[in-house]
Amino acid sequence: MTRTQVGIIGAGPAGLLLSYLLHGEGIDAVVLEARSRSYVEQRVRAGVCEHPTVELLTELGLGDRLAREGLPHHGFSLRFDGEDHRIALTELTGKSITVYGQQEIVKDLIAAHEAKGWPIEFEVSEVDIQDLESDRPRLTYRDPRGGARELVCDFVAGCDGFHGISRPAIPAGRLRTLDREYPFAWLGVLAETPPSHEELIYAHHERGFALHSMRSPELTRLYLQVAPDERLEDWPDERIWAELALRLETSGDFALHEGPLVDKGITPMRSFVTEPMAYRRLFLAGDAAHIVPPTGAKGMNLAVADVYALSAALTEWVRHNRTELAESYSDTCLRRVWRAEHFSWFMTTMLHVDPGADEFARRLQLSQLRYTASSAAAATSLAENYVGLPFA
Ligand code: RFL
Ligand code: PHB
Repeated sequence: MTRTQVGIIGAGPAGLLLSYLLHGEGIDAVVLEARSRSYVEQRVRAGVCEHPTVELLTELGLGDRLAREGLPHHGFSLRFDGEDHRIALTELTGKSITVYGQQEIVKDLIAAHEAKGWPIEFEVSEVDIQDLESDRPRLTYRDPRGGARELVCDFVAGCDGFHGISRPAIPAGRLRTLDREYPFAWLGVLAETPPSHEELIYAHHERGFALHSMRSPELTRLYLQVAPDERLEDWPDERIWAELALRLETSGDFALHEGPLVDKGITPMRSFVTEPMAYRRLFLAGDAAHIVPPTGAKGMNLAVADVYALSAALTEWVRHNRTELAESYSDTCLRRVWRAEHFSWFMTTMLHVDPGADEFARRLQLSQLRYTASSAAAATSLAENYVGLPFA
């Protein structure tokens, strides 16, 4: 049996950053992760860091490599009817976003833990939360060799993503979940080729949505809207490139740079919110509590905002025995979560082709695209949400 102040389940951006913040406040924490270190460091996911995320990571001393290798972006393109309409993020808001892969943030956080000797246990299994009704919840699990282990905690942070065990550990009837399914998914690829355009391109096309993004001057990240039950086997590389070329076609000067595909995956799209985000001494953060469709580039940024609030709440409780911030943790986070839910739903419905949409819905969608592209007021609203609203 071991003791810690905060037992953290999951070494994604939420769990690792929470651990980093707590240790920085002199609070003891242990992170338990089901996967291996190399698996979590290689997993290709988010790419866009909002302005407040970049500011926070920089303030915390986590911004060195991000400043060197991250790509600052001052705008992106909305492409429809074969034309580009630039959303000038920085002109409209004074702020920018930075393209820096989520797994790079994960690598930076793991390296910082390693340097300080802060514990992360990888490849653990059968993690379970016990005695959740008491003031000493326990995490039981197996170490990589199969040995039974127990971690007695003052608090538990459920940072184990959408499919984790934390949310289901809360008694039925104490949580409300609200969700939306979308009639499509994303096929995402990583291509060893320089980006075809210096900025991101969000393209609406009658064949479906396409997104041109990047990871570095040599690596392009691309996505296609596909059916929710689409199989990866049905998408050989040639078909992916042909479809991207069709959907990204423009009357302007644009040529798609092809190259070897080094990562391919299909991601379902959903919106999902858990209310409240806490039960007794268990606090949910990140994807464990809420999911947004990736069109707004908000998921990882919400995870960062959650644990920023959670670390402040737990620090107040541990240091000063004050529970107000912990009691308001869920409400504080949910205000930001619902703004991001709305924005992500808005971007998703504006840009994708809904196979069930009638002609009226299609006209509304086109009108929204044209209005966003031509009105400074509409573009500013989009840009303000995209670069990220200030932390609470
Ligand atoms: P994560 O990253 O899923 O981490 C959860 C961790 O918990 C572990 N785990 C367990 N460990 C122990 N015991 C168990 N029983 C466990 N069950 C699970 C898992 O192995 C994992 O390591 O959640 P976290 O930390 O909340 O972070 C959330 C983000 O990962 C997610 O919101 C983003 O990736 C979403 N997202 C994007 N977000 C952005 O902000 N900007 C983007 O541009 C963006 N693009 C994307 C995205 C997500 C995508 N996919 C693949 C879902 C693009 C895509 C395609
Ligand atoms: C990415 O680069 O992976 C990316 C960019 C923008 C999004 C989603 C994903 O909206």
